[in-house]
Amino acid sequence: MLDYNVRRGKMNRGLSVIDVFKSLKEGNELSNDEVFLACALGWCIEWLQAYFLVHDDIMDQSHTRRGRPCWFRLPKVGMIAINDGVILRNQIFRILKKHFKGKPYYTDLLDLFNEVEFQTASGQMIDLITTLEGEKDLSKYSLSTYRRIVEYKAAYYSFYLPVASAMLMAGENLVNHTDMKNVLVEMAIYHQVKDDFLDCFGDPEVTGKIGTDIEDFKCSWLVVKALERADDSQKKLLYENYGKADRACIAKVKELYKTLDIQGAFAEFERENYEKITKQVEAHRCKAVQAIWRRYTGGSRGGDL
Ligand code: DMA
Ligand code: MG
Ligand code: MG
Ligand code: MG
Repeated sequence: MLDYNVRRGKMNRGLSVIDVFKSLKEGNELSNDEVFLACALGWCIEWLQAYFLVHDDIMDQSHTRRGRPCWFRLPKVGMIAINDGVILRNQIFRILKKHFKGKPYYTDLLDLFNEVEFQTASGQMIDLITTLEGEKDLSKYSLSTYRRIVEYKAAYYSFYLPVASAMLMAGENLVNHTDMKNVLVEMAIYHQVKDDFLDCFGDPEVTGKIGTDIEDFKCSWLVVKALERADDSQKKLLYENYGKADRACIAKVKELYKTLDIQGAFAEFERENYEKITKQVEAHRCKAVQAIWRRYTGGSRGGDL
């Protein structure tokens, strides 16, 4: 279960901890002990991610993940995957206890992981309740709703947690870094817009997952953009076909995205935001912010997610 769900990801989150920790040490060689501990923290985030994904795939009724069937889709697993998710989550605190108990920042780490898990679960909640049968209402989908969902479901665990945990390890205080949050949220939105784009237009052979956002009635960046660009008859088409698990309905939505040149809108969004965030990052006094942006972009716009 651990091999199936924790491994084979891109490990951006875990590796970010090491990048950020190195950047905070400003060129000083890390000791073996420091490398080990930074890796342990990185793995804690990968375990957290595995737990979120096992549950997310059940809730989103997804089919594949990392190029294989979602864990709950395996005949021998099914809803046992719920408990497996809980077990994955429990390992985080067992790893932390084993390697960090006694460190001056131990309780801060526990608080951090707990708080970030709460924020993420809250994001998942708002992501999910907007898709409830009987509550489906496209008129509620706006850029501000979108940004709120992404801030909570993705920004804290993917961007803030790697930075904050490495900072604690480096002996820094998190209260003095509240301004960092804004730029990390922008990074998360940039990243999630790409995830949403690939959900619809990506090649499952490359992304490792088959998209489900249209049939799941997700508040995806694509539908928000489409609503912005659509005239009344196109809006009607969206209202009638979005959120239905029917091939013909999904095809109509994708066709409308093409008519509205949502691909073009995405390319424009990517270009503008890559430049905007890069500028913000360069202006930032904290090296940690630069380190995580480099990890996620590979220093270029074409970087893997
Ligand atoms: C996933 O958002 C969020 C968490 C907290 C795992 P998503 O459902 O868009 O992700 P994916 O496209 O990978 O299923
Ligand atoms: Mg999902
Ligand atoms: Mg989801
Ligand atoms: Mg997605």
